Amino acid sequence: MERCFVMLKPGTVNRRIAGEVISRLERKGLRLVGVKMLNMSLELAKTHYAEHEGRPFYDTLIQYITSGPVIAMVWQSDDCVTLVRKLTGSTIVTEASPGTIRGDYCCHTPHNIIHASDSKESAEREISLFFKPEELCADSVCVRY
Ligand code: 3AN
Repeated sequence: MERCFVMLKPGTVNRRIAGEVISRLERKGLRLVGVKMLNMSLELAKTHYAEHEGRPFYDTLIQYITSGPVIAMVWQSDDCVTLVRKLTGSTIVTEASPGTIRGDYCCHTPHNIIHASDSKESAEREISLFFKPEELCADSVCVRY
């Protein structure tokens, strides 16, 4: 079973569409194993987005992600990262297909409403930034699909 870190950005909470976005992931059959709402500190934002430091959109990204509460989640399934990235759609909103989360809910790339890990390795790094192992419910018994 693979895990993917997903974060609903401040605009998603502000626009009251968090439930709709979460529903899409649930409807696919992915399993939610961890969730928390928080205001990201500047330090956490910079650590999370360290790979983008120096890019033209970096300052905007840090400012946006710390501008209000986010909803951090861990989802689990076989091939979870690939499945979540397909549901999420392209980073650049003009390339995000209708039917994907970004394709349906946003029109501005810096505010593209959702973050999803881009690899299994990134997922594990990001999960450990936001969650302690005991905050995840991955080991409880339940029907998988
Ligand atoms: P993704 O979130 O799809 O993995 P990344 O990691 O390349 O994409 O980018 C992180 C975030 O930085 C994006 N979610 C978006 O908010 C912002 N971003 C990425 N590329 C651009 C860009 N070309 N212009 C503006 N913002 C961008």
